[in-house]
Amino acid sequence: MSANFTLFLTALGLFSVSLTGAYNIASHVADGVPAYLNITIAPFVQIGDGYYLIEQKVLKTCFQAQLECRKLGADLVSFETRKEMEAVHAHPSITGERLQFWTSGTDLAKQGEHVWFTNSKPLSKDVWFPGEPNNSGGNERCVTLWYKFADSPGLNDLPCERLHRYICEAPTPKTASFVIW
Ligand SMILES: [Ca+2]
Ligand SMILES: [Ca+2]
Repeated sequence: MSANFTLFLTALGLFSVSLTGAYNIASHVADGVPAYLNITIAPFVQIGDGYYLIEQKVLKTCFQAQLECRKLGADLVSFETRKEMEAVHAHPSITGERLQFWTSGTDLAKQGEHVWFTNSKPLSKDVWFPGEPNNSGGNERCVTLWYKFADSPGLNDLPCERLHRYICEAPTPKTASFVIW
């Protein structure tokens, strides 16, 4: 007779597990959280393949917003593709005309060269709102998702010290399954 157990672990970040004993153990690690596990990932919401926290009430400067995201093991959002930006923009948490949400976009390292500071990748040209980035007033070094018109999402450069809502993006969770027998 042998006992047969399956154990699932899910984490937004790194973890380590040590199992010893008289059992055989087979393990498997995969990206994401299988829907059948029905695991809550609050305060994050899953949108497409990503996990986001959309802060609708508290207003922060860009750097304050990043600190708030780090407290949760996340970073300000990086939209690597227009598709990702449109998917987040379409989430029902984002409402209200002319609201803006801080992202991790900035050109503080080099004027005019906007990158996602969480991964140093350049912003693609198709994520900007028409006419942006315009560096209005010569001091717009950080980047928001601009809910200007519901059917036309896009990014805007703004002074980093402005107070706005923000969006955090969590690392992709891993699900580790262990079969013990
Ligand atoms: Ca992203
Ligand atoms: Ca601007």
